[in-house]
Amino acid sequence: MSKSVLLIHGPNLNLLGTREPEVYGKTTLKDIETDCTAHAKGRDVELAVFQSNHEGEIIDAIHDARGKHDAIIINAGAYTHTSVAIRDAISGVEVPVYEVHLSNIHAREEFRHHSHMSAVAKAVICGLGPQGYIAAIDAIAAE
Ligand code: CA2
Repeated sequence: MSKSVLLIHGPNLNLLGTREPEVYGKTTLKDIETDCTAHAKGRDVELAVFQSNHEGEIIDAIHDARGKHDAIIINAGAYTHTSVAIRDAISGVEVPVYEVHLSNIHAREEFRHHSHMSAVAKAVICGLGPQGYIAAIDAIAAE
């Protein structure tokens, strides 16, 4: 049976490919979404994509995933390091969450080393660039 996955992108990720290419590469968010959607289709996974710069909207999207999606892939951007509320939302829904970061957050500034959500995520992938989302899709498809 096909699986349904919600891919959530957090704040500023809509700017991908337009600034800081040395950190985040030249791939745009649209490119990532197109590639992930095509890859997911090949794995019998239906992908819904959502981006928001607002913490509350991300929390609402996590709540709405309950009973609707089999898994969530999330790059919460800077909220990763600040948001107890997003962590609580993840804890509150019985949907497995795959945390993805484009960069290796552990090789960057100290304030990026801690993630509030890693302890409640099913898996954490970081440092693989856009390939990290593909790895998460493959892992979910193989579950
Ligand atoms: O490496 C990641 O994927 C991050 O989640 C990206 C966040 C950052 O705050 C995390 O520490 C690590 C930032 C996303 C902002 O992306 C931009 C892209 C282009 C220009 C400006 C920001």
